[in-house]
Amino acid sequence: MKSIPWAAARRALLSAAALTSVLVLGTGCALLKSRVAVPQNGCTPGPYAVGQVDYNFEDEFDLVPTGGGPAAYPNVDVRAVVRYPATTAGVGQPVAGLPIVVQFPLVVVLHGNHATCSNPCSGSHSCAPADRVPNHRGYDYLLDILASWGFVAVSIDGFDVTAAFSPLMSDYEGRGRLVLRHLAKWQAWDASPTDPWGGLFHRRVDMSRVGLSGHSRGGEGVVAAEFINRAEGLGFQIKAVNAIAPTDQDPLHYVPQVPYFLLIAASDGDVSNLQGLRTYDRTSLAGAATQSEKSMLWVYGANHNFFNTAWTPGFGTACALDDGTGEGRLSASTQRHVACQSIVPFFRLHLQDRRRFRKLLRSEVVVEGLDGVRMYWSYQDPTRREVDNFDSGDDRTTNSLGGPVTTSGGFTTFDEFEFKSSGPDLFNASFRHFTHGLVLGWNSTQTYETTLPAGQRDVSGYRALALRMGQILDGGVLNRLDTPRTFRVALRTAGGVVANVGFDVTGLQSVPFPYEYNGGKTVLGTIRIPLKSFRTGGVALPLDDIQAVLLEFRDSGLIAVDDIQFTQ
Ligand SMILES: [Ca+2]
Ligand SMILES: [Ca+2]
Ligand SMILES: [Ca+2]
Repeated sequence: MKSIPWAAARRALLSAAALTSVLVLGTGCALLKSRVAVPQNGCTPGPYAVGQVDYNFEDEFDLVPTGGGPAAYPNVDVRAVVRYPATTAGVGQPVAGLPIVVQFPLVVVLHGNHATCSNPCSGSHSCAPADRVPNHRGYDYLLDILASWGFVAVSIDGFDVTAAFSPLMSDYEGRGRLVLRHLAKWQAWDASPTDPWGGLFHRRVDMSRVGLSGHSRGGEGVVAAEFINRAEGLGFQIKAVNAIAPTDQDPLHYVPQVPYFLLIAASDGDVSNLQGLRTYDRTSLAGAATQSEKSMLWVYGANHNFFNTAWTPGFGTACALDDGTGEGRLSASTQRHVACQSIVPFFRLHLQDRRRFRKLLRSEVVVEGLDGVRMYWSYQDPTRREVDNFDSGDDRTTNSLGGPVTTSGGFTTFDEFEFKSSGPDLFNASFRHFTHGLVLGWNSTQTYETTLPAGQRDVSGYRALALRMGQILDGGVLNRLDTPRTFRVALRTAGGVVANVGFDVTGLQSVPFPYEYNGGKTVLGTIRIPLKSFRTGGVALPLDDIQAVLLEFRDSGLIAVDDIQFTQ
């Protein structure tokens, strides 16, 4: 039985409505407003009491390279803390839901690299258990909320693969295989009453809905787990993967083929080169056989460590430190709020079918309780028509549909570049993405136009026009700091009818300004414009014969553009 009584959860989740608005220019500068019910507070405890247990199988297995040979990581412990929906709060309480049999989705969390021993702080693997740094306990805040909303939430202690670098197996493969070992435990405990608590979880875990979340090296590790599971046909039903400030170092460059959410921190002083950005760019590319939703939240002032309380000073754990760098820093509690406000909705969307949370990922609602935190979403739907992803060659005059690209002729920059951190054809050193895109610079009113060829012009089956954009850090020459400006996006029909939608760049759906600290980073965010917003003379623009997408700029600016799409 897989049905879950979410009605109570839904009732508890309803909260204040938010107001979103976009400034519509065009004829008469009307202001369009739409009220949106806001179900976005993922940090509010849900309807379930939270039970807790731990498990610890010391030295249970060796991580051996494919094909055999000596252990890459010997005597690996299978140890975790578990929070789950319970009849009553406390240790070992019955799982909630009886007498109606309910199975709860499983979310497994894996921490990243850190000191393993606290006295002194080191990466030793020989200290007494009492001196081990409780790296896996740093996500209790997240497990508690997840459990209260009906998830069995598990945080793995990766002690034996932490600060242990084997020449025989990559750190990330080791972490991925450790995650899979835990999933095998849960598969068995659900299937038969063999768990250490007398069958507490027998038939109570929905192993058809598994989510993974990993932080730092754990973020690359959980993506590796999803990859290995698929590549080796292990059969675990991993349905959603989240990475928090992840590394991206394994030469295999794992790419998830399930919904992926990347949470990435602008003030990260540990993975300060933001290499994890590349994982978003590589996922669900045009032409990939499997297309999944992907989303990303780029958060100013967030550091690497505050997502884990065991790594945060003030929680009584040794070896904690604030790695953050740059201005506008978030407090540790605000940063955890960002995490639960985004990660919990992500798993509720994909493991509990709570589709309203998609509005959050699409930046159609503001995040509750985080006023003043500057953060930008990226989102890509599997269903789309890619007008231009700029990924086929380096020709600025043609888009991905084969249509011509033209401009008004006066852009100071109009060219395609690699948005990477190194290699040929970079615009400047502020990019950390892994894709090819467009740079436009201007100091007078200019228009960029990309054309849909005949046969591609019926977009009436789509709901939105999406673009990824980022303002480029240039020392204030074209992009002056903290200077709001507007640009307009227009559609033109084959019959010549034009409708514009303009955006205030300080608004909800806005273009990220680069985080000028921590080395200065240009990061793209997604702008999604509902197609029904394109109106002319009070009438919605007909969408069955759209000939061109136009970007219209005034004053001055320097902007990176990628992924112009008609989409769901
Ligand atoms: Ca061990
Ligand atoms: Ca091109
Ligand atoms: Ca691209």
